[in-house]
Amino acid sequence: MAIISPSRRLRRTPFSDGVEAAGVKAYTVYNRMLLPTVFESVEADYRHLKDHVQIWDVAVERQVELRGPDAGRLMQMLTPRDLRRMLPGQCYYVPIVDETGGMLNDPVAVKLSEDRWWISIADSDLLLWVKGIANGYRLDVLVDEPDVSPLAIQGPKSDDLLARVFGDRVRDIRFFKFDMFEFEGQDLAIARSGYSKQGGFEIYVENSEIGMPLWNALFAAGEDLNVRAGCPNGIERIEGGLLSYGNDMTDDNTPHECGLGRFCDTQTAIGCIGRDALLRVAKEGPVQQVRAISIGGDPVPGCDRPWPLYAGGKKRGQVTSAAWSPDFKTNVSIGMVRMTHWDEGTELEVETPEGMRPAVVHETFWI
Ligand code: THG
Repeated sequence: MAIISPSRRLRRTPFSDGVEAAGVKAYTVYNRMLLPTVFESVEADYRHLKDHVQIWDVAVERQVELRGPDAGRLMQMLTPRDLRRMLPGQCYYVPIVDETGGMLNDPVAVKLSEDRWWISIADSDLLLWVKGIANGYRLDVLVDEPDVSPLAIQGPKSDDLLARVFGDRVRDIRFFKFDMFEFEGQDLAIARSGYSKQGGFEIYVENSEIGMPLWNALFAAGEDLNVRAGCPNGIERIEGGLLSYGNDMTDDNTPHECGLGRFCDTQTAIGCIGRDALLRVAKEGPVQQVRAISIGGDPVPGCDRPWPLYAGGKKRGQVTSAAWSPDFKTNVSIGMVRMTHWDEGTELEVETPEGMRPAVVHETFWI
């Protein structure tokens, strides 16, 4: 593929100078912003992520900020997850659905206070939907995209690295909770979260000006920990079953089809715009669902369009993300499979760009 032309529409991030200096080899576009995908190689980055610690420019996880007396009410209108017990200092992974129950996004909701929330979005224009709802219902809430850019620290040495810069108090942050820490006079929320299963944190960097100073401080502190620039890893996230909005699911899918039923409390999520639609579809149950699928043979190429899954010559689903796993020594993938073929061990065939391959359905992911 050719090279992307830089322009104002394709936003840089507060960390782009650091990412370039670290030798980024490939980018994707996410929320109209640059997201690194490769530094050394996807396989080398994978090994390093699992063994050491990486700094990820995930500024593409843009924040939709809700501020005002109706912020909590608006947040509940967006999701079938019951938010009544959520406290300031907590993060929730929340499906966002439209009036048909279709997935619009799968962000992390961050509750800063009763009347101030961030929605840390995946790749879709959620700001427009949220502004439309806020104005259409005449809610007393301000909705905008603040100058906040997440920087993730991921990998087994994340605690040690972050403790050196912010103190041992970071070790006490529990999974999907955040606390406030100071850097160069700026208060920053740091959560134990991130788009890998290797452990780590996300720093919500408020104020672009401190982006590069923070990036540099983390690299200086972690030299002997073998800290490197990294990015969400295509192999590791498939092994861990972390879904990618726009790839593994779209607005044609319900949260239940995506395996996100555990994040839905549709009965009690009063006010959720998709509630009636979801109550209807939940009664029947989904007829297709996301599954882990192993694919036989040599390493497969990247999956840039759905690969059909067949059994007995009939289409039974599709693979939407795939990669060779060095640790599991098989191709790992994520797909959507029809109910009749979604049980553990079901044997299928997948049509890859390099021909038909045997595939096996799994009911759990690799890690
Ligand atoms: N962190 C933040 N914002 C994000 C992402 C993130 N925005 C974009 C994208 N990632 C949103 N999608 C996801 C997908 C999975 C998870 C988080 C965001 C995730 N899932 C865990 C899991 O499935 O094991 C934990 C879910 C839970 O138990 O609550 O972390 O990564 N800020």
